Amino acid sequence: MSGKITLTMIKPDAVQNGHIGNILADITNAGFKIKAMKLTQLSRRDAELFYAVHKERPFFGELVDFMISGPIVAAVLEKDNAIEEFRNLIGATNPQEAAEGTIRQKYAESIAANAIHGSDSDENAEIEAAFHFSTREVY
Ligand code: DGI
Repeated sequence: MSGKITLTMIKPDAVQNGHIGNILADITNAGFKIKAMKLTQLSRRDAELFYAVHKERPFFGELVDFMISGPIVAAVLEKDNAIEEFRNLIGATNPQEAAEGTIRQKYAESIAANAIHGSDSDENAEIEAAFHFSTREVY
């Protein structure tokens, strides 16, 4: 069994479209515990740092512009095997390929505005949690 935490962001499209409540309900109904959470807005520098791994990809500028376009909800979530379980819950990156009932299938607009982020490894979950929260903010 791998690690117990993941970092999520409910992205600007889903916040703007009024989906915070429904997405949090899907997350908690799937057995995740919320260990930290905040409504916040990324600066350009924040978004460039958070997505630095994608900086050579052709969509990097579009991704940064989108992620700073409005408020997001950042949260640290806990469940056994959190990374895999959460990525199963959110579905494929492209909502047109996301399985029925997944958060992206239900709430995402497009591959760019895809409603929600989930960490892709235990190591990145720790880095991303520390990016958004101090240790005092994680319960
Ligand atoms: O781990 P994921 O979020 O599922 O996907 P990823 O790590 O491959 O890409 C990170 C984010 O970058 C993704 O959630 C949305 C955005 N993205 C990925 N592919 C494209 C994209 N944005 C645009 N505009 N075009 C893409 O092809």
